[in-house]
Amino acid sequence: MKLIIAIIQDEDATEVIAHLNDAEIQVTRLATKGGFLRSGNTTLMTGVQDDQVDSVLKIIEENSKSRTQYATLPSACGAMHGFILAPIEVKVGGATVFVLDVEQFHKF
Ligand code: 2BA
Repeated sequence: MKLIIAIIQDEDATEVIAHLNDAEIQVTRLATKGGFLRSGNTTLMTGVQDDQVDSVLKIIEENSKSRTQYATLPSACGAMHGFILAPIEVKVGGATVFVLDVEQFHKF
């Protein structure tokens, strides 16, 4: 069994989850925040059998878009008193995905 953790953009979450549900794959949605942009994103957790991993990855890949966002650097990195910081362009996504081995799985 594997645990798939996927960080996607909020805008894609509804579509990704709908497709996972259509494929009868259970998923937990967490409201998360990226450490760099400090804006909201969505983390999905899904526990699946080994032979389901490829189809889950395909659903995530097909429904997660890459987008350009603009951000000013966080103050700890770039604030210089008296200077106006220009927004930087950052390409975000589609999805950042981790696939982990599951040692045990219980439902009580
Ligand atoms: P954030 O940390 O808010 O990062 C948003 C985007 O900013 C990243 O997009 C990347 O293009 C850029 N970025 C991140 N850190 C950077 C840095 N130190 N210098 C320059 N640019 C940087 P993605 O790579 O698509 O990542 C989207 C979100 O996925 C991230 O949001 C974070 O929440 C998560 N993520 C990405 N890689 C991760 C990893 N190795 N471990 C844990 N979470 C990760």
